Amino acid sequence: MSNSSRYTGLIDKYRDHLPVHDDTRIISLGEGNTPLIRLSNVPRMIGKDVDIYVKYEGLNPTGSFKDRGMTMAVTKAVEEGSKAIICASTGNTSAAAAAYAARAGITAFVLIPEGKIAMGKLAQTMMYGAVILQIRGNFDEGMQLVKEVAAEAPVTIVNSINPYRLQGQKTAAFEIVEELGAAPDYHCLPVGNAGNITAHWMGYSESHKDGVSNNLPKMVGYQAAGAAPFMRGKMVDDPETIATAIRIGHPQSWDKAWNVQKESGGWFDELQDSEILEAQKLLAQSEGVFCEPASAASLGGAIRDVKSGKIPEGSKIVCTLTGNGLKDPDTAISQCSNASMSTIDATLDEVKKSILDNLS
Ligand code: AN7
Repeated sequence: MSNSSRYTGLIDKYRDHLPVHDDTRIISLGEGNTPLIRLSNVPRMIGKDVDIYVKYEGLNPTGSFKDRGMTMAVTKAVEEGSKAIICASTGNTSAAAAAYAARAGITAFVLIPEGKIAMGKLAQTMMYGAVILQIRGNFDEGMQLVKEVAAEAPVTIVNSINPYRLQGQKTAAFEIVEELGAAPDYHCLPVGNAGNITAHWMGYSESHKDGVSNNLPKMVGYQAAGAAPFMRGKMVDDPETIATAIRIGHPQSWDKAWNVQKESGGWFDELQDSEILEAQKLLAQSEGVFCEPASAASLGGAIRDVKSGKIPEGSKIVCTLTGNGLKDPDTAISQCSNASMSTIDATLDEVKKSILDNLS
């Protein structure tokens, strides 16, 4: 280890808490160390005395929290001699897998649901050079195929059923505890496969056990109403939502996430697509933070629960913004175009008129 203060990624920083050896070759892109932004306008707008922070995971190297898990999964795959990794994905996992495989010099195979991943994620995955298999099926069917093929072909699965993924992702909780000096009262996340909510609980629990924090948060998971198996109490076969990242009906961490809910005293809830998009826009336009639709489920849910009093005043709340807004430009533009853009002649008069019109 050098004694410079250069940040070299989460494995290097938290190696004492992660399953790596001194001589492990670390595959990193400088992931982690993401901003924890304290919201100033949203709490005022909802008229409640709460402290809301957003953990902006969209500022990871490939634009989502998946990088935290992928640095670990690919580091361990390479250490174990693997020459190829594989995943099913709603988009972000495939982008992360493709990038870390490129960094490691191995091959990434990704199964994605045809026509159902956001444009930015597809662009990344193509550019990083993954072998992309678009399937005529959804994420859950892709996940099943990945499990079956990995039993018969020389590929390492890097979905969150790979235990190293959750190990890497738990470091987000370490960062939050470090910054706040304690765990928050509530930690809200969007839930798809439920790997991330499980990983955060692992991280908070370890911090607590090690005496770094002396409290634990209630973990709250929000799903899209069309893809909400935790609300239905059973798997959903035809998940549908505009938040394609969490268009998942058969969560892989089902039992683990129910344990998190019980142990932490938290809950699950669901949001309509319209509520998700409203929260995404509110965050962008009142705080200057652009996240992808799925990510906004955490804030949208938290706002609703604060308004209703389910989350009491005086609470400290962290919402994970799992992915960057640039991942899904189509959804963003289709929500905004009419209101915020007009075409004018290239004349001083026209520009001046527009300014005066908009400020009046
Ligand atoms: C932005 O990329 O499952 O509950 O294949 O991309 O840990 O699954 C993405 C999941 C939330 C849900 N927000 O996290 C994939 C994939 C965003 C995401 C989730 C995902 P989990």
